Amino acid sequence: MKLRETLLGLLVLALVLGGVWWVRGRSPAKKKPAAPATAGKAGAGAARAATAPRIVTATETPDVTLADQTADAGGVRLSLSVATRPILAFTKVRFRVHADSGGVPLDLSYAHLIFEMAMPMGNHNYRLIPAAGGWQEAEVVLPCCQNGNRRWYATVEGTVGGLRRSARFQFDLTPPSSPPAP
Ligand SMILES: [Cu+2]
Repeated sequence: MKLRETLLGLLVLALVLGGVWWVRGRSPAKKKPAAPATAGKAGAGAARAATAPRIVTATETPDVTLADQTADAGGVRLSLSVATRPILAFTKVRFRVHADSGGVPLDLSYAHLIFEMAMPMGNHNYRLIPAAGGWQEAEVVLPCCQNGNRRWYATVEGTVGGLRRSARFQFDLTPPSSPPAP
């Protein structure tokens, strides 16, 4: 067992070193010269646009424990709605997602809802299906964390106009036997 681990370690090391050598070999010898100081705002903006991230992600983490929320993903407003509260563990809960820009509904393609905790809790990836009023929904059943942690994260993912958008929400999951909140 010890020998196997050592061999495996050496193999991993060899792969890493090989990867570094390969990347170095491919990199251009000379670094690109820095942008001239005379470049104005327009030039900087163009450079930023050229290297724009392919995934536009909202920066805040709105909490849907008590109320539905929206998040801004690069000008696209993603809404997350929960049909029943409190959000119960081991119970079918309907989550709905909607995309719009300034109140104008947008077509959110390849829409998914991914549920995670800080610790690994298995795969909870739901494909959203079209629902009434331009919403998309999923019937979700989440397990309760054994260590008492209730905080879950729900990431809405989809494509609007060919660009991937995502927004992360959070909420507290209520264990099934928990007394109702005051
Ligand atoms: Cu857990």
